[in-house]
Amino acid sequence: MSNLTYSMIKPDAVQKNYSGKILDMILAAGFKIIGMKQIQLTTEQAKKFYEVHKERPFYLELVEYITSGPVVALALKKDNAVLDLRTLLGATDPNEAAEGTIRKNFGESKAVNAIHGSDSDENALIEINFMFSHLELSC
Ligand code: 3AN
Repeated sequence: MSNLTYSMIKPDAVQKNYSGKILDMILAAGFKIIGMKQIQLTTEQAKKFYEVHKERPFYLELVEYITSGPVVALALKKDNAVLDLRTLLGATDPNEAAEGTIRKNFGESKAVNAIHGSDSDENALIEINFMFSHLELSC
């Protein structure tokens, strides 16, 4: 099992100045930040990033939303990183997320849900390499 995951504070949360509070929760949960940058994604980058969802009905909505303002891209390290981050994020729909999770605290809706977290070790490496190619990580 890999000890890396990728996270991304989404445009709504960056816009509302929640980045600091969200980073505090990530650090308090024991993650080390090994890469961090605030960037404005291009439509082309966003389409590539969300390619796994391209058959889903909300794909273009997702691309439009993630390019609507800057995001904070994060490469994170911790034992059991992928699963532990997903627990900290909470359910995709903030209304269904557990108390004390980032999406419960800062998310608005299924689409506008404050933060992304990789769903598998394989995708974590793909996503980290996509945003932080200089880190040159491998399995
Ligand atoms: P998660 O991000 O929790 O892994 P997924 O894989 O179901 O959730 O969804 C991928 C992305 O698509 C999420 N970031 C979420 O915000 C967005 N999304 C999921 N369901 C919907 C929906 N019904 N309408 C719009 N966006 C959605």
